[in-house]
Amino acid sequence: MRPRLKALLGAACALPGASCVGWQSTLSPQGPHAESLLRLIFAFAIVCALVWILVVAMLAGALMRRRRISREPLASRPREERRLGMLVGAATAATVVVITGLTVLSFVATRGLEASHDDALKLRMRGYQWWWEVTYLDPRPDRIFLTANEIHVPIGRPVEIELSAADVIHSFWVPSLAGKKDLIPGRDNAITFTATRPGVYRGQCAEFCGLQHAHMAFLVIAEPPEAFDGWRRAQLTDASAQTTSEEERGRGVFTQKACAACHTVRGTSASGSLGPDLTHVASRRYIAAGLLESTRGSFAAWIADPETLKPGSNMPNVPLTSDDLRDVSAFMASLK
Ligand code: HEC
Ligand SMILES: [Cu+2]
Repeated sequence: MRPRLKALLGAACALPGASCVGWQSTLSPQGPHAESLLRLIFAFAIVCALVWILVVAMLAGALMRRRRISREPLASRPREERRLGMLVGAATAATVVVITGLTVLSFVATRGLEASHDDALKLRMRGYQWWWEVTYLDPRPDRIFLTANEIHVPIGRPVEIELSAADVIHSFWVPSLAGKKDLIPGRDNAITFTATRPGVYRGQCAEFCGLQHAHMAFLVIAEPPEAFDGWRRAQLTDASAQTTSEEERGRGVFTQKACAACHTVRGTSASGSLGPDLTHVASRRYIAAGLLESTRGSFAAWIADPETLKPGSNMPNVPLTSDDLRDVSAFMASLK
């Protein structure tokens, strides 16, 4: 893309005091895959606009022409018939050329998106109603870990994501980094992208998947490789130790109540897998797929009444005393 245009589109990110948190725009590509898609959008828009202008101009010309229409049948006017025949032929040929050209362009652009890389960071994302399970893959089993609704990626390195769905069709879409790819039950897909600039890019499910489809967002946090390695090391550890008696009691509540049947917190006996892995839940920026910032207050609000905050959500209201609620929220907030 033209550097000037690119600078203009990215300018909102670079304004002093502005941050790119929540940056979610196809018009602000932050990596080569998104850039090639934006070029494709422009190519289509420009060609289609030209064709439209041409058609409208011809129509206007025809409407304004004041010529008597001959009532003679066309067959008796061979010159006129030949001229019209050539005109229709030329229009057909032009249509074929334009459509073939656009098809080739779009083929080339999408093929580039599929290219696989040996040094790619590999992860798996699984869509659930209505959250994203993320698995960081590694040849060494002890370096595999799970998280949810937020992925960290190193800048400059391709990221390959295997996409699968647990229940219905979802769609992975981070407009600033990559195109859309569906997650289909029973048919695994993959998507590749590279982030070139550090930033926080928002993505969301792009295929209507039920009641809370609009609350199925996630973040892609692109950071320098050293920062990414530090994050990854921290994620690989078990849950941090509880420091206050509140947090300590909260862990007891968590492991004894229904929570443990659905959630895993590594380092405790909780090992359920119906809901997001909570080992480092407080290190993520949002809970419930972009619904609430992960503060202690939001944990309490969420645990007290997920059905009101996210109607239809697959986390039930678990009856807790107010002391239990306070302690279990403190425990959640300690899981950095
Ligand atoms: C029947 C299974 C189930 C039970 C029991 C359950 N949860 Fe959940 N929990 C879920 C699901 C599913 C989600 C994802 C909801 C969504 O975002 O749509 C979730 C989400 C969460 C989240 C937000 C995590 C994130 O990263 O977005 C927290 C925190 C949480 N649960 C804590 C608890 C606590 C504490 C308890 C016990 C009081 C509990 N859960 C009981 C299934 C369950
Ligand atoms: Cu979805």
